Amino acid sequence: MPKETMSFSIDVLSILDENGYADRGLMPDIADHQIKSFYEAMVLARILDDRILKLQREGRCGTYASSLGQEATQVGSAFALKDEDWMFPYFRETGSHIVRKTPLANYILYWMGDERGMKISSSVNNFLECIPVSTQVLHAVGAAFAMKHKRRNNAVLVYMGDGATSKGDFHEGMNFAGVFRLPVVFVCQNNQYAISVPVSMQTASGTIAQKAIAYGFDGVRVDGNDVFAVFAATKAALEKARAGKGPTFIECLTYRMGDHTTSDDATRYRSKEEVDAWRTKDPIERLRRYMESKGLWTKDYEDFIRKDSEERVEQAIREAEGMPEQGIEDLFSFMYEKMPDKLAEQLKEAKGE
Ligand SMILES: Cc1ncc(C[n+]2csc(CCOP(=O)(O)OP(=O)(O)O)c2C)c(N)n1
Ligand SMILES: [Mg+2]
Repeated sequence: MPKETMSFSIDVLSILDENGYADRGLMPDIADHQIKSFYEAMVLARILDDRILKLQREGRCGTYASSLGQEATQVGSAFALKDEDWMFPYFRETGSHIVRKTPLANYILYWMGDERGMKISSSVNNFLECIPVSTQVLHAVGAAFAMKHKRRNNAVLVYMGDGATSKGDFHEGMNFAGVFRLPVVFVCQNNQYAISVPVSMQTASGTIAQKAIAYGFDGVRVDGNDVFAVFAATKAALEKARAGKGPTFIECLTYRMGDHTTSDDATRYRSKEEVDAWRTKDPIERLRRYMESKGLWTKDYEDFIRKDSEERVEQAIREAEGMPEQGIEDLFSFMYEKMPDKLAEQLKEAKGE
């Protein structure tokens, strides 16, 4: 039998460079007002992120996972979704939640440790934040299976980190999605660390995108600090999913500029030089440069959106802090549609009935 070589490839996509120049041939069709929406959501995400970090330092908020530096990955991908699609976030999703209309007060409330902030809304198809690493992948794939079964033509987008791609849940989900050609898009926020563990110690694979090949579907790597590339790749993948052509895996190469969470100190495991090098790739700066060159950005516009974002965040904090205390019932009723008998008994006891 003659020897044969089978070869596989993944696309690597980058449209907007660090200086704000966009490759015209690759640029997706995006109206000016939409480019401004991208920018405004990214600025709001950064302001909200910074404010929650300060609230945590003041003891007004619980442990928080910052999205600093990952705004283009989150905003670009979430904007590619249609309202009827489903989003399954993980725990580092400030930008995605902003785009998907999670009320800011709810988002803050959740990080204050109050799960009322993450109740699934009936108006937007968002699942709730998922703290256990990678388990959301199975939930998302299950939802995509249901969409296919019910012949709905909406798609599912699930986010995960680079570390999450080493979990069994991830591989089971990828395999199931490939076998059943499910309408799901996997968006990996490769911020290059899983707490203190760098990607090189997480996997021997040259890219994370190539893992998709083993499961029989396309993997693509995009510059995760390039909002246009993230948007274009996600939009194409979602269209493919809705057309019944199966899943796609998108690796967004980005960098976690902050600590893992407010309980971490990243200076203990990575160098200042490394962080400074990534500062020059800032996703907001490069979009601003592009917009300025197209006459879409002025100092007045910047001042206006900053002030507006700050006011929205302050108002949301007032709302979250003004929420009436949670009743003890919520501790028991949140998990199940119908409360199991055992829990009902415990609730009665807790209320002294
Ligand atoms: C099942 C599970 N194991 C361990 C943890 C503790 N933990 C929280 S975040 C994290 C690393 C996640 O890294 P990655 O997937 O790259 O996401 P990132 O935090 O970098 O966004 C770990 C191990 C957890 N939350 N859930
Ligand atoms: Mg990571």
